[in-house]
Amino acid sequence: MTAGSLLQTFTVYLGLLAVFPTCIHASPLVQRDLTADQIAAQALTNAYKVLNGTLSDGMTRPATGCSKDKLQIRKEYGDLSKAEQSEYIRAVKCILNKPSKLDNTKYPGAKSRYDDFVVVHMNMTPSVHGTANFMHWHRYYIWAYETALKTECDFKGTQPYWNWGKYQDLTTSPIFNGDEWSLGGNGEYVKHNGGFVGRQIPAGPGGGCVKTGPFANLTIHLGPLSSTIDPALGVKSNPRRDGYGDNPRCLRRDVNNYFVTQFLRPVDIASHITTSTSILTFQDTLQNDTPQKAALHSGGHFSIWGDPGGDVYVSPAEPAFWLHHGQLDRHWWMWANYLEDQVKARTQMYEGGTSWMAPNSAKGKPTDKQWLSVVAPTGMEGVQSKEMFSTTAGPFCYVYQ
Ligand SMILES: *[C@@H]1O[C@H](CO)[C@@H](O)[C@H](O)[C@H]1NC(C)=O
Ligand SMILES: *[C@@H]1O[C@H](CO)[C@@H](O)[C@H](O)[C@H]1NC(C)=O
Ligand SMILES: [Cu+2]
Repeated sequence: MTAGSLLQTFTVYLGLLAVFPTCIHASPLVQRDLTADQIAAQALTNAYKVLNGTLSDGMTRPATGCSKDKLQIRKEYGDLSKAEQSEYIRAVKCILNKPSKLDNTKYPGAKSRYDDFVVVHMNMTPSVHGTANFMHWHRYYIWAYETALKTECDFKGTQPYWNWGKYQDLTTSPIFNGDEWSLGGNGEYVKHNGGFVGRQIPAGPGGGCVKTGPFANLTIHLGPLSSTIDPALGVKSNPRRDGYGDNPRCLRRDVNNYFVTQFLRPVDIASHITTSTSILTFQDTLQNDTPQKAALHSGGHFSIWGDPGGDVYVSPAEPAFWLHHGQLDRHWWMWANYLEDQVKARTQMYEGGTSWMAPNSAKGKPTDKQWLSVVAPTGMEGVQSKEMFSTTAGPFCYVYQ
């Protein structure tokens, strides 16, 4: 893949926006005046109704599968207690220190069990972005990571998320403030030029190596494959074209407020949910920037940016990736669940192609199997997309609080 791939990923369906304008149909079913917090609260109420059998999402079977007593609650990182934050960080450090299960000659850059997750994402990138399974595969992938933290590192909590709308100054948020309970601070400030990621972004207050907090001096080995940071910062190329070679370098970030102050506000989150009435519109506008607006998915990635955070293939090597994609999964869950009379239909909607580079690729089907290779939890490889429709059906049993 070329250096322009990231840009293509986040903008590949730009052309489709002309076909699916965000026209506002006056629908009595859609409540347009809700805040993001109200949407989340309604989604949670409806999810509990699904669990007690007073509402059906068409997938959840409380009597035999997920039930309220088994339910896991995923929370916003800043809402965790310090003890819960420490426990999460401990588990992430644990998986960063466990040995890889991959063949070292094929993947010399996979130095840890954590890196196994990065390799799987690099490998799957073209078939899980801009495609019908984008949200489904990432739901499965994050759950596999959470499961590995639990089964391989005895993690006692649940996967936290970053609510995009919560912090107007991301650099001082509990996620990036650099204290011992954060996911590490911003990169050190180094003079740089920002970059073009669908739009020209000014340089933020970082750009250098992360030197504070639990992930200070973390070494990244895989990639880059599609770096978007200023080339003047001199990130070394991978010794192999496929990016799987060993390329030790520091974790860089340029945590910035450019996106959170104009594209990731609570009002942007709420309006994206209330104006998308089909899953195709929802997932396209979630991923595709327009000249007016950065999309929520790309805006979240580029709020962290740096290397590997701004690389669509290698971004899971950035420890905050999982909080951003946790929120993406929550956003989809909110959209599917917040309107009681839409829960069943929206939970089961599935539309789109199977390859990001080919707008005319085969249509995705709910029975398509999804793959996680060496990071699939035991007995859970090749699960069908429809098993990922609901967070309380198939292999899952969680909601967002
Ligand atoms: C089911 O859950 C909803 C939402 O929490 C609650 O309002 C309702 O009373 C519950 N119904 C039953 C029968 O448990
Ligand atoms: C990170 O590395 C620098 C040297 O490059 C060192 O001075 C610093 O103490 C290290 N920080 C941590 C937290 O290990
Ligand atoms: Cu991804």
